[in-house]
Amino acid sequence: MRLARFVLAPLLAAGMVLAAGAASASPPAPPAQAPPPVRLIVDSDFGQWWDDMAALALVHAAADTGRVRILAIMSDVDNPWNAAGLDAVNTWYGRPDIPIGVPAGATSVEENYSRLLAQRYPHAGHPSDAVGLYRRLLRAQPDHSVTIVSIGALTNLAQLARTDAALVARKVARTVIMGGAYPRATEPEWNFGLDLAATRQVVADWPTRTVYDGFEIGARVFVGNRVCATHPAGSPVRAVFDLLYGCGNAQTDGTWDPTAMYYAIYGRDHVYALAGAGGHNTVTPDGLNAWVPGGHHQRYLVLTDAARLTHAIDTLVDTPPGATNRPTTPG
Ligand SMILES: [Ca+2]
Repeated sequence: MRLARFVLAPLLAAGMVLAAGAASASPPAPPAQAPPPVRLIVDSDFGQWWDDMAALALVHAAADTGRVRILAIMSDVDNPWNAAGLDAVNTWYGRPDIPIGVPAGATSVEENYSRLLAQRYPHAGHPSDAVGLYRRLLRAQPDHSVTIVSIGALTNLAQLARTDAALVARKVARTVIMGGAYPRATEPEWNFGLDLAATRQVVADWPTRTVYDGFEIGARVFVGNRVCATHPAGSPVRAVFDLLYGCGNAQTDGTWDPTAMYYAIYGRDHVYALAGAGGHNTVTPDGLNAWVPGGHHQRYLVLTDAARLTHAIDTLVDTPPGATNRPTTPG
């Protein structure tokens, strides 16, 4: 099943990588004021791949440092164990009250670990319809304040835009979407293919500034190989990596979702550049995306420092709740 994730070859051309631009000779900057927490909604095809689990571990660890406030987590695939599995992870991280959204009319998928989480770990939440939850949450937030990170199918976002695009335009500051390949895909990418009609609609019509995180980025990042050493025996993060990788160091498949999550919370942070100004994304009926000229509110990420990003993500994923010596910044 995992092989389906790898149908797309990495496309990053050597000349595409933009220099991050070190400024070692600059005088020390005054102490920066802590930025306000990112108001984040997570939309995930949780339950299949390890990287959704790693992305959730990342966002919870970042929330523990005050960098992000998790408004909700939405499942965007039809998996009956997902809501309870997501709630179990949130509960273990001390956030049992995070609302969980479940989709309508979503793609049915097999599950690899959400049933295990639902059956082994406490959870008490009551999931609700994802689009309704989006609308309630967005209405309650300040204008242009919310970040949405999509790390799965675009089913919920397509339905939300069809239902109330004006609300999205007013409340959402930016959307980060893991999907496709940049600047051009040669084979369909997993997330974009989960619900291709929804993908094509969101890519064509989504009403906010959008940053795409392509397959080629996560193909260079491998995380999670220390969670069985850093997390306690009762950790659901450890349980998932143990189930999928035998608690070794065999996660050499790639890491997609946490790379989008990291950008959604920390921005470029000396690991990314933004490319694609003056262009926008398109997706053909057979699921191939390409960047074409025109437009002003879309960009795609270019990875400028894979080692630094890997370390930063691992630092967060490896930090269980209540850890001492918690890093204030992951880099
Ligand atoms: Ca995912």
